[in-house]
Amino acid sequence: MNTPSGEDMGQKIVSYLLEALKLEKISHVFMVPGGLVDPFLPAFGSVEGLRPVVAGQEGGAAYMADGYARASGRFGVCLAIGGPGITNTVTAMEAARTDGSPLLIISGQVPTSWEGRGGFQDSSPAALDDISILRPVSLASFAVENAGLLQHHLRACLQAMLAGGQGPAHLSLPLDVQTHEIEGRWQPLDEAAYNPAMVDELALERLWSLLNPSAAGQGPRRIAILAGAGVEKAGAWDELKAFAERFEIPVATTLRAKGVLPEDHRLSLGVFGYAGHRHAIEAILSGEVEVLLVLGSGLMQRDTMYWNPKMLPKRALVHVDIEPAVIGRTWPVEVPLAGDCKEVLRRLNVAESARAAALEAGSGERREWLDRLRSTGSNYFDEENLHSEAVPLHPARVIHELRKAMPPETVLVVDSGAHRAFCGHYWQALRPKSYISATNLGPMGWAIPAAVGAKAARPELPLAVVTGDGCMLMHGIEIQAAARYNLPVIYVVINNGALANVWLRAHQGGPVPSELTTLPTHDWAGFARSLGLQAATVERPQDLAGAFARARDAKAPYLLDVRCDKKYTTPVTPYSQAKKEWTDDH
Ligand SMILES: Cc1ncc(C[n+]2csc(CCOP(=O)(O)OP(=O)(O)O)c2C)c(N)n1
Ligand SMILES: [Mg+2]
Repeated sequence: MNTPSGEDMGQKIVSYLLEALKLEKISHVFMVPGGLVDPFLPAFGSVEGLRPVVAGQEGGAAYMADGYARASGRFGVCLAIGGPGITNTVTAMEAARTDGSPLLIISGQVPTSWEGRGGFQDSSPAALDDISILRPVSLASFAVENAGLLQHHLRACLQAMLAGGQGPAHLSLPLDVQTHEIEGRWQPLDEAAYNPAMVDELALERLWSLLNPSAAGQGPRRIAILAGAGVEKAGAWDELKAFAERFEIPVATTLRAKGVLPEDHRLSLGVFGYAGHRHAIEAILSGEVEVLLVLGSGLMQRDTMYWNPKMLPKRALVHVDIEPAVIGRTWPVEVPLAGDCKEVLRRLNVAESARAAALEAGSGERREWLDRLRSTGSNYFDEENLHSEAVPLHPARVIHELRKAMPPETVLVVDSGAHRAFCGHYWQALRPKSYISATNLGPMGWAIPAAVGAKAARPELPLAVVTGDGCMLMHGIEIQAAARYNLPVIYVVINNGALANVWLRAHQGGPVPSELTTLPTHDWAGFARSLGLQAATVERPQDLAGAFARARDAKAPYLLDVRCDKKYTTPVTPYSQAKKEWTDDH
């Protein structure tokens, strides 16, 4: 409840809103100014501890806010004008929706008395209608038509963003409403809204009877876990590790959840799906798994090797997710368990030995199974790529040298292109929440601004970005924010003079497709210097380690233009094979 008090009387709506964000423990707002949000500008001066970051373009500002949301575990905020500002954010909203990232866009609107009269930048319901534009890409899109609605609509947006699978929301404020006054003080959401601990008790009992039957019959032996972003969002990595270790259960992750169990852990199989690892793919598609425990994954196309029915276990598919709507969406599920991954794992972990006897009895067999999987060789498909001496460089060598140069806690932000597959496969994620990428929409250039937001959220962690020259052409300009706000982000541009991901397919079709997917070789180091970053160009494999060490030690925004060859095929062979096997009859 709000408690109006004398000192809060007459606060401008814009100040109230910024105060509310601060009370929700938000530290940064990513924005592009403009007439329709003018009243916010002085308000930033009066709210301490909430820092505005000015992006080059609203798409960049929204990507920054998305990166902030993923790294902080709270939500990200972007401020933009209606009309052209809002239309610039649509791709970012969809990236956040498809990846379940809580991103709040606040936009300014023309005064209500102008609506539909041909006003400049009118995007009210009588004109462009930005509420409707953002509705399909958000979980809530509301106009604050009068000051009295602000608290309600803001609360509804936050609840919608944080509930279930999470996602973006939009709040539009007409200029006349922005200057209205409001009483009272924002009452922050309960922490339970950020960390829900609910669990379907009956389904949990069913899971216990499956894993640990009380009858004399044996419980399942071959149990494997596929951990998705839900584990990361729930902050359940310690519980996952404890559960896997207690019962010797091998863990694969989706690409988005890469590292949620550190990839050097003895029970880690690595990534399953697109750009995935050999042990994960061989184990899960082996036909030997009796129970597959899917934790917090929507079982999307890239996380299932094209909804590959070979991953269906012999005995039971168990699907745990905070969002009931995704459970059973792809396949019928023997144990559908709606609940928070952290709470579910915590309950499983506290079970006494007597309760978990059958589960414990299978540990030895699972250990042998894992040893057998590992005995067939490296978890990489082509390990020799890590040591390639080729000039121009092999991207796998670049990723490998970057890994060696950076501390284990480094956060890697990855863009869209062939480099996404090289990073997914050859970068070893050694900490939970250390691999950030827009995996379900894959908009090129996303990582460049997203890294600014992630670094603003977690300044104490070293952070590097792997992006491509095509991605730089889309959102490269946002490296300016890293320089302007002195955020020590290391940008590694895999400069291969091509939209290589497309070129690898297209060039087989002849000179025209090849030419259309080739790029001029730009001087990205020169570009970065012109915007205030330190920069260097790297051409030879023996120079990589030194260049990465200098960038790491500079503790300043830095760009490395790394000259690579476009010709190297990406490590997605099993995925491409699965694609060929896909038929519409499934
Ligand atoms: C906004 C957007 N447009 C087009 C694509 C299709 N696409 C995917 S990867 C890619 C090429 C990426 O080129 P670059 O950044 O140079 O990375 P590389 O593949 O060379 O590593 C393209 C055009 C996309 N994913 N996103
Ligand atoms: Mg390229």
